[in-house]
Amino acid sequence: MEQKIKNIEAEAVEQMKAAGDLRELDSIRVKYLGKKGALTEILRGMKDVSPEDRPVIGKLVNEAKETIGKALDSATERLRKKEQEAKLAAEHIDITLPGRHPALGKKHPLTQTRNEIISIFRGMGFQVANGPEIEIDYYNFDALNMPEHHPARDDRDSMYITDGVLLRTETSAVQIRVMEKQKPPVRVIVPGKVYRRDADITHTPMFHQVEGLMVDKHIRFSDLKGVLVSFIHQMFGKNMKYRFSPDFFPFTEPSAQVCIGCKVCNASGCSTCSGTGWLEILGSGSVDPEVFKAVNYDPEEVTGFAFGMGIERITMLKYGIDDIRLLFENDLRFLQQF
Ligand code: 2U9
Repeated sequence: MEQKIKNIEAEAVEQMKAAGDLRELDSIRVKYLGKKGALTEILRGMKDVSPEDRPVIGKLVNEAKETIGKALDSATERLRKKEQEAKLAAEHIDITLPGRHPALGKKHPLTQTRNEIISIFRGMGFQVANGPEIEIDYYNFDALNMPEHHPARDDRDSMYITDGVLLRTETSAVQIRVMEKQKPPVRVIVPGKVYRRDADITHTPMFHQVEGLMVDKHIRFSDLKGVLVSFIHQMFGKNMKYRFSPDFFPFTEPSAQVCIGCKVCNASGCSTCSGTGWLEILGSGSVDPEVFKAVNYDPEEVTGFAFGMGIERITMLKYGIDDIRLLFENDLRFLQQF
């Protein structure tokens, strides 16, 4: 019996020293010190030991328990340390590594162009006005000198919601609303979405415009020219060539189309500019007296000019984009170039 206890003790101590982790150590503890463990078994068998041997065996079992307990404590400490070290090594952070930069977003090219246009006209004293995208016939057409059977109304390819209510085909209705509320002088630009039934590589059913309007006493065609030439120089560079040529719009008279030199062929004529060397960037003109009458301005007292441009078109010309749909597909490989 004494030898058996000594063997158990030696075996337990040896196994605890060899244990590789805390889990293994715990199962060794159960094996020797647990309720059904080897030492407990011996204590349970004490009833079969002769009364005179009992104290001796009891003492030996207690000593073995103590020795095994000490071995358990030191093995526990050794394995805890080992686990801690492994954990620290695994979670080691190299604080000298440079941080990871989150990908930076940027403004859509159309937003960039719009902001640039707004900032140029703000610099010339224009205020920004906004208005509804769903309009009534009156503001979208009638007040702009396009009464019911005017042929220009057919050109517009409008999208009607109900009778007399449509998605605006130009932002001009906003200028009408501004003039209804405000006496001259007026100096506004109106950026915004407009809608026309149209779709090809240079047209989408929704596109963006910036329109402008200036009204005061003694506004002349040369004021229009001065403002727009300043815009061209700021937007496309001081050396950009430009050309004003006659055009027609129902809401302006006289009207002028404004072109800049084609930078693809250096104004010598190519497919982009249809061989002309010129690219149209905007339309403009002196506000038609009929428009002033609609908002109760006296055409004998005030004059003004107006202009309109497509933000998509300006963006495409500025960056040499040949398909308008690229601006709406949100392909990051395209957008990241701006
Ligand atoms: C009022 C009076 C007149 C705005 C104008 C144009 C000429 C013009 C087009 C450019 C390309 C529209 O985006 S586009 O298709 N616009 O050519 N727009 S004059 O004239 C106005 C506006 C408001 C009260």
